[in-house]
Amino acid sequence: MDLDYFNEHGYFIEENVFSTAECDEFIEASKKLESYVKGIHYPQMMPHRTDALYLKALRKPQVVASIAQAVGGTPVGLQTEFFYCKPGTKGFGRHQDNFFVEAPIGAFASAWCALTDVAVENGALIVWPGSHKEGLLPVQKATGQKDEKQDPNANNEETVIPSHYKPINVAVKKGSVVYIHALLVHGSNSNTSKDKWRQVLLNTYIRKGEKFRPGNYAKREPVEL
Ligand SMILES: O=C(O)CCC(=O)C(=O)O
Repeated sequence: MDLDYFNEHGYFIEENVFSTAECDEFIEASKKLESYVKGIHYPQMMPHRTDALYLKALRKPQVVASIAQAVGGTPVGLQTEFFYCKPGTKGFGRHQDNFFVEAPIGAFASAWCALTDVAVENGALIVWPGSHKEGLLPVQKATGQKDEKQDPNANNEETVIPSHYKPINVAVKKGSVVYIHALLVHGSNSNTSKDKWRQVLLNTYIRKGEKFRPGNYAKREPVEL
């Protein structure tokens, strides 16, 4: 992790963190999770609680080392979430993770792990570089339809961003990890592809011992790494 880049832009991409075999294994295992079995394909919250494979992913040494840099100390895991993002899934509205997590500034970061190639058409992340320096920004009620294939909190509110911040799409290769600062404004494109699912494993972390909001839906609990 290039910490200077992360601190300047609010995100950082590492390629080839997970091998093709690991990505494929995570995708295969996701077919046994409740959301897939039900046939709805909403993002499955906390798969590490039911399958040790995802716990191992949360503990991936390279990711933990980068997160330790990002949060400036020893991290614990807080959340895993498996995104299927099948064709037709609506994008995640623009938000700051700390709107949900309420961690002390600098103590929380996410690792968004691409398990397949991700381009704009199948749901690439959208980031507003530098926006993490604004602190927690106001939100407005989101308009538009909800999507049962998306996280129920994905499109309730959207962050109001000062207009000088410009969004960019973040296309990444399978096995890449995008590290996201707790205050970076980000969201994702809808999956408008015909047949390209966009499987992503989102792992989040906090510096050990710091306060956070467990959340009614996520029910976050610290996990030793
Ligand atoms: O993968 C996505 O669509 C966005 C997920 C995200 O930004 C989040 O859960 O904080």
